Amino acid sequence: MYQGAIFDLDGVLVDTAKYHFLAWQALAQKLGIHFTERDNERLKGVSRMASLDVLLSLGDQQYDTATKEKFAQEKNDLYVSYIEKMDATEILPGVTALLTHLQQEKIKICLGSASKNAPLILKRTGLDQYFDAIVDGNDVQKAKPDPEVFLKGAEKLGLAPTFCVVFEDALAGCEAGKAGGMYVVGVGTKENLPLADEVHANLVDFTGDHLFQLKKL
Ligand code: B16
Ligand code: MG
Repeated sequence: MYQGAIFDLDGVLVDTAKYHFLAWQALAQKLGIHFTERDNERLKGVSRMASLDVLLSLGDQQYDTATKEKFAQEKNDLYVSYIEKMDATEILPGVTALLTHLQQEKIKICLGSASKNAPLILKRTGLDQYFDAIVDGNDVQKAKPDPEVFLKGAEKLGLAPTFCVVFEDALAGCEAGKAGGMYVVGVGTKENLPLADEVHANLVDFTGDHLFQLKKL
């Protein structure tokens, strides 16, 4: 029986990708780089500095480390100004019902996100009340698909990885969950998340009977 649930943040609990896009786009415009929503797809689940490298490569531009850190800070300042305004209305469909159900079933809940801004987002949306542990971009050295973020999550919950279910919307995140020995629920499409053990369009159908069946696996 599963005893822990580890959730990715962006794309699973809330849609912060739209704010990342606006903030990266502002930086791209300043640097004269053409940056589209399609390009933004490549940044989902990717760390801040690795995202900046992708953006700069689109414009075939190179900078020293200090300049890159300045750009990343600029982007983050704008991004934070957006997420400061988030509230509970931005929680994705099915999430609150699922977290409530898990809590009632005494299943421990952890966050496993690449974002260094995760605690602020959880606070602004009120989701922080559900979490027993948080592992975010401040805690990990190796980005997904490395399993570090989820292994640390299981450790914080005091559980063996095989007792944990990971909820992920990114291919690299599903890969990380499987590499960590966890059961992976993909949020999205089977086509985009072939490594997930099962895939759902959103978390609306992941309550009640289905959750009960999963617990019996
Ligand atoms: P930050 P996740 C990821 O969140 C985002 O998907 C990704 O686009 C972002 O670059 C990364 O967090 C780092 O975010 O700049 O706030 O530290 O999907 O792992 O929850
Ligand atoms: Mg994600």
